[in-house]
Amino acid sequence: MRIRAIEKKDLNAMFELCSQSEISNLIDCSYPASKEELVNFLEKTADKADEKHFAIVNSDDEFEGLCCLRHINTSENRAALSIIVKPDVYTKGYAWFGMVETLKYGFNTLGLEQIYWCVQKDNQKALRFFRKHGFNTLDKDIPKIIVKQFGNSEDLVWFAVLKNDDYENIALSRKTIADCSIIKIKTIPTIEAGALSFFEATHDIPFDIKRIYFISQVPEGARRGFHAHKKLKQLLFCPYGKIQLVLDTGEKGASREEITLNDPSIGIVIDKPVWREMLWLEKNSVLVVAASDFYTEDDYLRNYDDFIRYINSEKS
Ligand code: T46
Repeated sequence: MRIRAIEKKDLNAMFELCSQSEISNLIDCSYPASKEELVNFLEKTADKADEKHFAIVNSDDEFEGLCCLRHINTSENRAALSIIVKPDVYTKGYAWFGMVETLKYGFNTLGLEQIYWCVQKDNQKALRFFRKHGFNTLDKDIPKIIVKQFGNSEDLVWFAVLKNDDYENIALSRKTIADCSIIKIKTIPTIEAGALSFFEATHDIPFDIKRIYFISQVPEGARRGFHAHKKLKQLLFCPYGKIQLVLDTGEKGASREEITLNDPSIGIVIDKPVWREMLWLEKNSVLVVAASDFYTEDDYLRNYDDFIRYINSEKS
């Protein structure tokens, strides 16, 4: 995954994406409705200082979505962010990846101090996405002039990030994800010699450890998991690299949540049947699991329907 300048070869996929009604959910940002206009638009915006558009591409350099900074104001060091990805890659990590890379570009390359965005109050999908990543309520000041630029609408929910916010890890300040605890693994830093992290069974995690396994040498973009465990309790963490973990409680509604593991001192305790999927965002990232029991294939629910049946039968 990476973001790069939009290229001619992206045009068909980009046009298809821009023709979808979802694009109308982007506030104050419209992409042209014909291929010719799109070509003109890209030529015109390529050198513009007040807007930057990027393609989000997969490891084969294929277009998966768009992210952009607009209203770039270099005297006030602010800009507006928008992001949209192809529906077939929803929940695959592209939107979050594109967002983080665009924020990094805005803060580190353009030297911005604040990046803001807003969504319609009824755009539940977008609100869920931002809330899932830890952006809850707006605690930053959005200048009135900007609110006015976006039509002064009461139907908008505003979000903003400041240069020094730990936006990549903002979601990690949450305590739970899909009913599982997010724990801080005790970590002792040293001066110029790295850090040592540790946890003790029953003291730091709520079970005894009978087995430890780890997953390594995984290429970027590979997916694993797609199962739940009936009884096994686990602590999952990523001591090296970047892995997206999707957890799904199987409850109807918003039961599927994702978290990016890229901090060795963050662990997820799964102590109930929860469906999990893992996406390797960087090659060679390592996932370590401390588990409460020995390996037995009988404990796996490898089919989603079986998982739903199992949790329902446990409830009754
Ligand atoms: C989990 C996620 C996070 C064993 O023989 N012994 C073991 O201890 C384990 C964990 C696996 N295996 C065998 C079973 C399969 O034939 O190794 C093979 C690969 O396992 P699987 O396809 O389940 O791998 P993942 O990455 O999908 O899932 C693993 C764990 O299995 C699972 O417990 O929660 O990591």
